[in-house]
Amino acid sequence: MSFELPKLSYGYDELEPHIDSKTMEIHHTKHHNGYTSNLNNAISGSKFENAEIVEILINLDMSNSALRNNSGGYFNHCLFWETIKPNSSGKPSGNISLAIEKSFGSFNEFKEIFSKAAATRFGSGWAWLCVKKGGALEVCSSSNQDNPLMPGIGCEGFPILGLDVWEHAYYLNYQNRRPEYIKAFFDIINWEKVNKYYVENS
Ligand code: MN3
Repeated sequence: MSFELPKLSYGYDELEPHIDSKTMEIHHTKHHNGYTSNLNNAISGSKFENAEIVEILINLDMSNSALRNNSGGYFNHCLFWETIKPNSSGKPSGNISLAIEKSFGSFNEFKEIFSKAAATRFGSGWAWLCVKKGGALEVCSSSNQDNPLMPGIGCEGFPILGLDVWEHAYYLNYQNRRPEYIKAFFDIINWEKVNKYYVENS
């Protein structure tokens, strides 16, 4: 089995002005495509040759840097594309909305905690919203292409929303203004999809 670069359900220009078309195109066709082909090279002939991506992440040998960087890079971007969209409702509803209120007090409180995790991640990495078995939520961040499912990352639960804070995700449009990019992210979250992942993994 080999992994494939997923097709996006929207055009590169459809997330404007929040994420610009050029950034989307490069991010998908160059960065994510690179992680995908490097992941396929890394698993070729290994015990993970026919494994699902989640199985690879959970059972990862963290000293295998090629597999660590590219399995994370593959999964993280798949989740990222799935959980953003044009014409977002801007606010969660359904089960995820109730869970956010229960775990963080309110949506605004969650937004503040998540934004801080994204803004204070030094260098390259991701901010995450994860769900634990039983339904409680946790916000955390990880460096580079690490993922909460990998051993010893220090994030608990299954990631259901992730924000890429590598400079390649925002630099063309926002330069060094990462907080503005984080703010814009909240205008394009696909809450219906986050809710689906919440229900499936709680
Ligand atoms: Mn990226």
